[in-house]
Amino acid sequence: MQRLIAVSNRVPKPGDRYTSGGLSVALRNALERAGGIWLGWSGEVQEAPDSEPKAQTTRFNNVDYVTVDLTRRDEEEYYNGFANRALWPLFHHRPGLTEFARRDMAGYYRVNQIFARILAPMVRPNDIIWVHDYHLIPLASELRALGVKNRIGFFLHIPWPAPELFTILPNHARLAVNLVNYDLVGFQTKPFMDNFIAYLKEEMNINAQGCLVEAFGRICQLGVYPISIDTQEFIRFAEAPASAIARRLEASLQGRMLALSVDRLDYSKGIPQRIDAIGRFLELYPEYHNRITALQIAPTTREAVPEYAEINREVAEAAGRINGRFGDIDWGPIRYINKSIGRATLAHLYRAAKIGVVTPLRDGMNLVSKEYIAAQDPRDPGVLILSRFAGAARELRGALQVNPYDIDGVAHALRAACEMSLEERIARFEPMLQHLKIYDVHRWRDDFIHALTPDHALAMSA
Ligand code: ADQ
Repeated sequence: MQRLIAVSNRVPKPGDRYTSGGLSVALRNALERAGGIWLGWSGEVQEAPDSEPKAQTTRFNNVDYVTVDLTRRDEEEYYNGFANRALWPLFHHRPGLTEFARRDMAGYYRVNQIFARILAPMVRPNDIIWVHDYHLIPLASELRALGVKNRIGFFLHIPWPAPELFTILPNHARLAVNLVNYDLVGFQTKPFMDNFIAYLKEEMNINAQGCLVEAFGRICQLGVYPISIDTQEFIRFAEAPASAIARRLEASLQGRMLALSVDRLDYSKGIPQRIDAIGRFLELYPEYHNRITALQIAPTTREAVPEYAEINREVAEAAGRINGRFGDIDWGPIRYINKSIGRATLAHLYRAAKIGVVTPLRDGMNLVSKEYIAAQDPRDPGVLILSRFAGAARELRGALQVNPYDIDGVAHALRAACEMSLEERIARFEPMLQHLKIYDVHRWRDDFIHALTPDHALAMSA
């Protein structure tokens, strides 16, 4: 029996089905079906800085959840440092925010070695290994160095940058070699994959044959696997009777139109620009004063990284400015909250919103845009305003696509959304929902696992 081993920076809690997102549920289903292991950081910091990191295993429904405590230094160098101060900003095309330190890079490789040392003895000959995201690019190389010969796949949840940006990293060549050490590398969109292929050609003189890269004595297959959501689950949530929070929201709107945005508080999500666009909309179209409420839900993340404290201040200031300028004693145009909301409630909030405003400056996929569509009432769907720089823009063609840097353009799109006829809303919505029903997170997972299984590999190279 072929087991599946998943590795990601963090591991969800074993029995916690209720609060988990679509990705964890989809992966967990696959792990439970075939039996397997899910390995990652526990999120805990171990007190003794010099002792060998300890792994803890919890077995639940046929799956071993293996979590590793890291030291304070590991957390600082690997997670806050190289992953989130170097790779995250650079891969989102923000070189100005990118801070590279050799110490952080060493910590990044050290933690990847720790994960490999813990995992290698657990691997059986027929297992396939699926590694997730930018924290773990070197993991296959570290496993290979320990003699692991299994098929290893990697999925990148965030964009792959243009070659001239990628080469800003002093260790770009090493990271590229690390990636080629996988048997299968999945990207969210074709342009991200093309960026990697262009880098290999320009910097390393390696020509990909279609999606196959033959280099350093290995064959690595590249592919495009746009991640998705559990569409049926979101439809079910949205159709269930509204929760108390959703009812409170409806009552507080007093008949005003709701424009909703939901993001992790991150500078890649374009939140200050979006708030400015709402201000511009109110400036250009005063007839909408007191007729619209924009709700921005953005729980804080990665607070140890200074840029994240900065973005919170920036968003709060922008919201205060717009409310001060356009608000009245009985109406403020913008509500800004840092809460995290349960998934069933989130579906109700999406359904209550006549407009979903999803305008990241650059985003691997963006699942909020897909969740918004799945949650709509098919008889009276809302309008999605979507950044052309989200991976999801390549699939959600019925959205009003905008350039998030163009404040006037987003303001015009808000007006078009407010004025759109029911007929046009339905015509835009229906094909997007049909698409999401077919291309859901289960399909995404199955496609990737299928390509990673050895039979498929043989067929590809035949
Ligand atoms: P993220 O940058 O986290 O993910 P996104 O795809 O939008 O971005 O996923 C966010 C998830 O968190 C969604 O499921 C959303 O519902 C949930 N969420 C956000 N705010 C919330 C809140 N206030 N309360 C509750 N839930 C909230 C990264 C990449 C993306 C890529 C995903 C998956 O940056 O581009 O789509 O991984 O690959």
